[in-house]
Amino acid sequence: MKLRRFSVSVALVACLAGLTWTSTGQGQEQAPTVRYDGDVVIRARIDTEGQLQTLMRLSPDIWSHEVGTGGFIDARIPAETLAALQASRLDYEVLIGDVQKAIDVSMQPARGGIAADPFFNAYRRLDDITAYMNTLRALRPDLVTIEQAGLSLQNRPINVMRLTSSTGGANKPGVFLNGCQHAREWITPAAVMYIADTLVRGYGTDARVTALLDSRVFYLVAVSNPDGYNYSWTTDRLWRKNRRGNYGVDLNRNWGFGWGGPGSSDNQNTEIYRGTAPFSEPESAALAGYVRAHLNIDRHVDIHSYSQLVLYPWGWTRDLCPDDETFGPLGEDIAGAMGAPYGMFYRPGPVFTNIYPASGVASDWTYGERGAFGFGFELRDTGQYGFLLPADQIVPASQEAMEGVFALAEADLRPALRLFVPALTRGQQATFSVIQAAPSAPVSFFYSLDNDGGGSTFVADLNVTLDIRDAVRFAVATARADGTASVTRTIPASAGFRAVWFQAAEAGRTSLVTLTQVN
Ligand code: 0X9
Ligand code: ZN
Repeated sequence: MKLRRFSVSVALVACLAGLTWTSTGQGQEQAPTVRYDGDVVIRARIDTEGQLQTLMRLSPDIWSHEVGTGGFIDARIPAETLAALQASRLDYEVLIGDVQKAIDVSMQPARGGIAADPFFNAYRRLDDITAYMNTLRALRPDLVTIEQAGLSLQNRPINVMRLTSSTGGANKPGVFLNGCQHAREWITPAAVMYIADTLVRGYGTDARVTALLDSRVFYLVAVSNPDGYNYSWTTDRLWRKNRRGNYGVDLNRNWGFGWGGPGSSDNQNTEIYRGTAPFSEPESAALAGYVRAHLNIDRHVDIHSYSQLVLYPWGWTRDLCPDDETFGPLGEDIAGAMGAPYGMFYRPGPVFTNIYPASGVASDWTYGERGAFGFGFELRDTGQYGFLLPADQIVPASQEAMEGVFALAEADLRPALRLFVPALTRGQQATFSVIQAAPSAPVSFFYSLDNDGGGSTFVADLNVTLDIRDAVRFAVATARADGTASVTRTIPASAGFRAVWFQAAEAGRTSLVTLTQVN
């Protein structure tokens, strides 16, 4: 993005004056250098392909990426394009009359100090967020550890706050929460920090918080995209992606499940650029690596803004996910919990239909690859301020997010047994494994050669119905303490089969069916 008028002189004056800007409890923050004077954000009614093309021509920056026809699209229109907008025959309303003014207002601390800690009365820079993590750790070193999932492109740490009590044993279910994959969604790191703050300060006094930390492990990432977040403070408040090149990759299109599908782009200049390969970006790769290494993680919320939505798989396809019957009611519960404190409305539904198609998103990966209950929250608001939510809404929006996270954390969930089948080569060994099994219980592995997955076989000793017909049990393994179980077998060298169905089961529970080609 080019620097706009005034930006150079503002930066220069700040340098010459040698100004340093402290944040905590102070008044005015230094605005990022790219300016948006006179830009507006509109909500346009789009019914035809022609109208869509007109809007795409007028706007370099779609705020709600519902790029299609038959609905409303929020888009930023640069000041110099306003005349063309008025001349167009688009049907629209103005949501934000001056984007720069809205940026300036959102950088003012909340008046009246509604937060228990002044940290939550204003948006905070990356360094201040990191410092506050250390404050929380110093407060309760028995509850808080800070780990690094990895480093960003520009070598900033991606910090994970691990919160749990020493009560409740080693195998507590893990709740993974990550904010700020998208740099401009400033409410999201604030909300994650607010949740951390509430958990740390409430342990031992608040019964609900105490029960949560005694029965769950929370892994909280306030800033998944530290380079982008920093850049949104120093340079461009509306930056979304990471800082790859001068274009950036959308980290929430870079995850390795369904990567490259609808709602992502191979064009570097779009806001939904997916990168060159799944996990090409160190930030998404680091987070996935962290989740992979923590097998107890069985639920996840990827926090975004705005639109007030509770999203669950899939994003990459219109098809309902295999656990839709769990996600549906659970999503309703979560949305209800989020709406309760302030009477706001949060709408639950699958990503693909409840917001728009989006491939390579974090929650499709945590669910599809790991079998975790993966959600995406879109926090406040519904468009009045969009990404530029005023600071006096930090606390209420964070409370709503927290109610949703707590509802998910408290839910009595048993994720599906997850089966991993490697690439199969004739005559060679292959290791089959499951996660999320009951520790020390037997796990059976089945295959079927000639089935389309639509049949069923009842296995009396396990009291389960398999989804594959004519199932052959080829191995039984005992699950380890961490819920993993695996078997290694040699694939017959001469057999004439090309593809094999696999499924695993333990008493009362099966995995999904996996179809694998044999090379
Ligand atoms: O486009 C996105 O990545 C998300 N919307 S946003 O306006 N925050 O950019 C929605 C995608 C679904 N997100 C998750 N399920 N995490
Ligand atoms: Zn987002």
